[in-house]
Amino acid sequence: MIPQPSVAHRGGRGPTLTDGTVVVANEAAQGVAALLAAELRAATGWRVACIGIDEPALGGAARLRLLADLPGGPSTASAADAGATGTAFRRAFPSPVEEGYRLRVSAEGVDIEAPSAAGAFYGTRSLLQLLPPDFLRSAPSRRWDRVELDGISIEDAPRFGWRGMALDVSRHFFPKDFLLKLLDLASFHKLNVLHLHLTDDQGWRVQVDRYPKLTEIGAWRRESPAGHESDGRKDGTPHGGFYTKADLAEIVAHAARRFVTVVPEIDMPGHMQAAIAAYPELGNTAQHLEVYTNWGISEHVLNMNDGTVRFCREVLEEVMDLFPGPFVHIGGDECPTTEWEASADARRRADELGLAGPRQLQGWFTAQVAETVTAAGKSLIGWEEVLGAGAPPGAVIAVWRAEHALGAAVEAAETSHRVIMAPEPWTYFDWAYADDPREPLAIRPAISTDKAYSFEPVPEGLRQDLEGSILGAQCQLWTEYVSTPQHAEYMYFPRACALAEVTWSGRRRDWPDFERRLRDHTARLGALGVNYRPLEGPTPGQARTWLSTSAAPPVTVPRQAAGQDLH
Ligand code: TNX
Repeated sequence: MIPQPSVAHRGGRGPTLTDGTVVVANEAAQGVAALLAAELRAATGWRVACIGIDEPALGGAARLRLLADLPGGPSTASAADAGATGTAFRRAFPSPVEEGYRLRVSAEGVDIEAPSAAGAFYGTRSLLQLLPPDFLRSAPSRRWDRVELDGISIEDAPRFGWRGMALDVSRHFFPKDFLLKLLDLASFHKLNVLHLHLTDDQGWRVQVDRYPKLTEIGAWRRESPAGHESDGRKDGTPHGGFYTKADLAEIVAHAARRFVTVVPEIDMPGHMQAAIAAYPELGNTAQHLEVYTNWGISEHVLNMNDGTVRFCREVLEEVMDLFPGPFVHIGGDECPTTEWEASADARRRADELGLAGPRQLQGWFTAQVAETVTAAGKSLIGWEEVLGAGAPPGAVIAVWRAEHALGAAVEAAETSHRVIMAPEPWTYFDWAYADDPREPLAIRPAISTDKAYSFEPVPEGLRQDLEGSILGAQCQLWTEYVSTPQHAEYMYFPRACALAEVTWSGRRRDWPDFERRLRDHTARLGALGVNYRPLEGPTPGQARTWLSTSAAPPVTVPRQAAGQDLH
């Protein structure tokens, strides 16, 4: 099973599942039961009814019983915990205790008990891993008469409350259907956060009613680098797309049903060239800018005028309306200050504010937008750079630069910020799996699945009393070099399986054991239709062809093959 449960004892016989299997659930577990029943029906073609605990089950078919929101025990403990820490989001966000479950498979049937519906859902995800991989399909792979389960008893709870996947939909746009699939895959692995990097220099991907040009202009770029950016070539091909509010409502609802919180990121005040291209008055120069066609960091950042702060606040208000979760990410990474230093307006603003210089403006700016986030009752997340400029109280810090990981985590925790660990050398799944020419083009080498599995979210040397500040960890897929869903799946899987175990299971790591379980697990990934990377390396269809990059020998394409002179 992946991720490994806290305690599991095999033994005895389990029930035999057949046509007519019944899912029995209390009120709080009804949604989870309906989802499980629908999955079982689709995979087997059986009739699988869903009933309440007081309703009589007819016939002698197997019974799967789901009970959520059980009073007492762990949920009471976490309520006390919420009072003690007194933070809005501890109450609003599932604590690891609440997400636990007990799963018993015996001759009497399957029993899942949990302090919350989320816990019951994770119990059902474990149950699916006890069934044949073909049970993960959306249509019967063959005629299923019966499936006999072995007995097992599991007690399980996650190590961390924050178990995330981040996807950059700015550098390349990914269609809504892919996000829905990714949510299924994340939640199947008991991950509970999808962080969407919705805006960047290279594209704005969220509809904002008050500023329509953000998507009319900001969502489209003329061309992109071809091959590796260091090759210095362009592809001449326009790219773009964006999510309407209706798309995002669908994504958020799909996520909620699977207990995933979608965290929107609007990166500011750097990484904003797409917005400046749409509304030039947001920029520092009179220069007309287009949506950035390079990768890397644009020098063009937001100006620090009142109108720009108002723009950011209004955008955040619309975005927060779309995402009901308790967090909003305002980026804050990699903001060059060259334009501010050269700008009379920015220097004047810094003077008025009594700042040492324009470099200090980011801290002031972050405090301005933090007011809007706090007024909406949400918690602000920023990349670790917001620390340097003085992060607003209560902000959650996402640590990404490995060389600073411990320092930033300690600094954040000591100043009572909570921390999400996302350090590059273990969690940047835009890096290749191996330094091997067969790997698809990637930003750089290399994070093997083994390396991703070795990640420890609590930085070595962190004082024990500060460990509670580490909310958890997430992997990131930046998409400068990833333009299709298939390629994204390849980059995530199986490394995301490793991240799932790192964030859900205990501190102990046993690579040979994990690798053995992963080999079995690839059958599940296959049934789920995931373009995962086999442990041995890319299949010929996945491997890099080298035909389209400058590093390969020049290839003469026959004129006919290029679609010319066919007659
Ligand atoms: C750094 S992580 C970035 C991203 C890039 C990524 C490429 C972070 C906060 N900024 O903008 O896409 O590296 O690996």
